[in-house]
Amino acid sequence: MNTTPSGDISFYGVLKRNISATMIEKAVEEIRSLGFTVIPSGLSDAELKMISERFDFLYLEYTKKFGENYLENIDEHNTLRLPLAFDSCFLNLAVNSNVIEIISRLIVGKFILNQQNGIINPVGKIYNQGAWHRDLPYQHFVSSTPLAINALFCVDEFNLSNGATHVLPASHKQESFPSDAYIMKNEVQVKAAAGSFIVIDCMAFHRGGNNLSDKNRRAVNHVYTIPLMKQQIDIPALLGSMDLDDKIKDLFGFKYKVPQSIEAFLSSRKLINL
Ligand SMILES: O=C(O)CCC(=O)C(=O)O
Repeated sequence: MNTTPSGDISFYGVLKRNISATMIEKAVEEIRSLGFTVIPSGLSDAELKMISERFDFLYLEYTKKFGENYLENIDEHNTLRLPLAFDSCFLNLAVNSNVIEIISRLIVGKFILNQQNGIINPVGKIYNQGAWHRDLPYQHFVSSTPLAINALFCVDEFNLSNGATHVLPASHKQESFPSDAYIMKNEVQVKAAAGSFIVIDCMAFHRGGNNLSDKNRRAVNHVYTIPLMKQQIDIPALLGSMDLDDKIKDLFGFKYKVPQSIEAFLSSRKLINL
């Protein structure tokens, strides 16, 4: 019989075992197995307060710019697309070191930021993230390693009364969306403190819960994917000449722009010295 160093868990017949000691390793193990976990962002209270204030300010500007009715008619209400283009505190969220470390262990090879969205789970109204979905919608494959990961930053606390996220554990390992009975028996609601990230394998089914509280519940999602998947919005084009360091440019997909011509494609190839 074997035991862990702390002596808590006994087992036999085991030849292979995961060892997860650090917060990052534990998170990676949970995401691989269950499809989700909660991690701290490491942000201070002052930074969180700033994000909360800037979120409300930007959302107001955004709805003024595009029009509330128009956004509602195209099912884009309660959503703020790519806030990092307007405010550096959202850019900092997208490059959070805990998130990037976890993603770099989960996605094999290069990955890019595919999208960032401020999202609001409104009080007493239908939430457009409130139906079960995968973040790679219409997809029913099972992948041996993740191709896309969502890091959902909790601007507000996620609790049972304000509609904390529902997740179906291990559903990233099944092709089909399960039956009603299976969902009702196996779904879990993920509570998380304000300032933490809920990190989800994009193939795990999830949905926002019903917000029964008296305050809208805000979050910022970040989908990171292999570069083969196209971004939701062309981030390099939108950020244009913004002064960014090379690591951030890589993460935002500057190296993976689609060449506009055969000439541009050819000149993007490296010269081979024979
Ligand atoms: O707000 C939530 O609880 C879920 C958000 C969500 O479904 C998403 O970001 O894809």
